[in-house]
Amino acid sequence: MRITEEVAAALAERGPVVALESTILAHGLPPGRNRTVATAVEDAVRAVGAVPATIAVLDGQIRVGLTDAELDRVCAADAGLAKLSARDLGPAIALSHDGATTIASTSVIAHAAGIAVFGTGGLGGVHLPAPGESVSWDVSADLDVLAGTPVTVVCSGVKSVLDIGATLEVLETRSVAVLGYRTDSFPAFYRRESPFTVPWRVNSPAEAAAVITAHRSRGPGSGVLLTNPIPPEHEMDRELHDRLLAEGMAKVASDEVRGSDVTPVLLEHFHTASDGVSLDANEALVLSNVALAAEVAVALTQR
Ligand code: PSU
Ligand code: MN
Repeated sequence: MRITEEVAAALAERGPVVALESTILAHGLPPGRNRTVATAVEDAVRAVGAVPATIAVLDGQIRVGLTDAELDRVCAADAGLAKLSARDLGPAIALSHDGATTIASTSVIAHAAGIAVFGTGGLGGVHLPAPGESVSWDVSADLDVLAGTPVTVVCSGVKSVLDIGATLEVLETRSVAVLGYRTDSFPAFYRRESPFTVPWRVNSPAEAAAVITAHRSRGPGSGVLLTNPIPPEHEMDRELHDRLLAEGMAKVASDEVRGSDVTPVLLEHFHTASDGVSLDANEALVLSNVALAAEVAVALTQR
């Protein structure tokens, strides 16, 4: 694992550091836009006084904190980076591959590096069953990893392309603490609310930091999910949202998209069919989440 000097120095003095994932860049946003978002996200973390640590695997080496040239590589149109979940880290390292890390693999690496807080967009979850099926076995490893890794993931809940109710049930079974930031409703990514409530609400970074500290010392060894609704001015119109969702699901079914390709295909449909509305929404919520993650990281250092 290579940790940049800046990140290593911050960790050595127990300063605030925020982990950032690279799948959102390589597989969640189109080339060009991903590069501006990569910098905007790091700037948003710095603006709060924390150090950003974007994580990826390059040339078979885990890298915590990326140089500008490395961010260029992750975001390049022809990069062809693999999407690496936690189970893919061993093969990617041993076989010298390049890859972008998901929430699952980024959490594993962040924890190993000593980074407690991670800011991102949306968590993976339980997929909706395919037409004609009653259950889906496509359950993101993000959930399993959070169950066993004591990191805090700050995100805007899960997309409504997933089965939100089933995702919340799995999080409960696997003892992941779920918090709503100034909300009682579990956020649905492009929409501020879902039909589901969060078990706990916190109203400030200090309150979140207090919960995280208590969870780490007396909890079951699992992670914390701090959910932050999309800023109100960027919330997607309900009709547009519902139309994009229905179209995206139909496309996944008719093209027989499977496994780890499902989320990127749906995201791509949202982005192209909404004329960029979903891209702006996606960027806005990620920026808001990483800023909150940085505030929580700062609050944790003040405890
Ligand atoms: N949800 C989003 N944008 C994303 C992802 C999820 O709104 O970019 C990415 C994250 O990296 C997440 C991963 O960890 O997809 C989950 O993929 P899967 O469902 O294949 O586990
Ligand atoms: Mn999956």
